[in-house]
Amino acid sequence: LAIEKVILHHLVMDYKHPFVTSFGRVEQKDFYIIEVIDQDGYSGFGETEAFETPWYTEETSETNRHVIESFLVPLVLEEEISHPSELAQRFQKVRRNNMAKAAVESAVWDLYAKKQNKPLYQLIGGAKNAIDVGVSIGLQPSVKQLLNVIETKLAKGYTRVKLKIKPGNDVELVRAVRKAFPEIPLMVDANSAYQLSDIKTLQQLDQFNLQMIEQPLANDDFVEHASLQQQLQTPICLDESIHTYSDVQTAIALESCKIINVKMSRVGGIKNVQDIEDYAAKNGIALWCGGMLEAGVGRAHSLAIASLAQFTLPADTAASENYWERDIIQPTVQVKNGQVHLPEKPGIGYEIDREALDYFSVEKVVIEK
Ligand code: OSB
Ligand code: MG
Repeated sequence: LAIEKVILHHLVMDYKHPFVTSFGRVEQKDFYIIEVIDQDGYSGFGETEAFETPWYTEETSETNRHVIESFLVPLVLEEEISHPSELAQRFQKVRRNNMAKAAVESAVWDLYAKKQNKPLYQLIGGAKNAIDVGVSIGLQPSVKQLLNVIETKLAKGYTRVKLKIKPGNDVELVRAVRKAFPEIPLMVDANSAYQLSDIKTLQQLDQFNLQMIEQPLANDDFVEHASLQQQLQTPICLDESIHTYSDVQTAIALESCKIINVKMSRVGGIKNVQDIEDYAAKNGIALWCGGMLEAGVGRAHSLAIASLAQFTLPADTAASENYWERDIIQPTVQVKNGQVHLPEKPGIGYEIDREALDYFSVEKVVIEK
């Protein structure tokens, strides 16, 4: 592959409903669609998944743009690429900045898959073409409203419900949901809102038959998560803690969790996901694909990694209509009977809706060789 041109499509899209976590509200997505174009005129697409503020990881939409424009694009243009799996290593010249790397690397994977005339999920070794999906529900103003939202999501077929929790909105909240829905697969996500000293509260969650508790403690608390896991029946799932293959090794060696939420963007791209999946399979750790409230391009990449064999639990990849009045891909992501069926077209398998791209675009940066 000889990449000749890279376009940064800067977009701003409003969510249908604000998404509220222990850290605050997300109301719009200000981000970049990265389009890589090669000498034969093929295009591949990736999406920056950092938020506008660094609450989830240290990256933001603006740092993504800076790192992509100033450092990653020059590395892509400087030398031909024989396979997209080379880029992870080429990008090691840049420390961290995984979401910036993932946006560019995944765009090259899309382009490569299109040139090979293969769906991306098959190219990366996907083992299934239908993905079980759950839905992640943000904090709501009242328990009554939460129960209503759950009701409407279950009616749409989602196979698992994830609730956001934070101190003061936890045991009684989950108790009310469990009472109303005694049988549904249910889990909670704290986005690092607790400390080990909150163990009494966290242990009370053991009574509700939760699939897992996601990221209860801080993102660098591997030792504390291990201690907590020993004192909990419910499996701990790590999300914010996992940025690298080595983080996965640490988590498994210390027994900090039993499950890992993998996001392609958080671990720096598809090659790193493949390596992590391989290691998790050898060590019997269950994986599932999380979400970043992405638009359609990022979502398509998430769905592709969710097809890998070790991804055995429902993904957080809800339908486009869960987030957007209008998405930037055609067709949009649809959930039927609790599953997304992966498109069999080459690359990410969804077309970019160029009209929608223009509609949401606030700026376009073209970088040529
Ligand atoms: O912690 O998994 C998370 C959304 C934004 C940032 C972090 C998380 C989430 C979600 C929703 O839980 C995932 C989605 O629906 O895309
Ligand atoms: Mg999470």
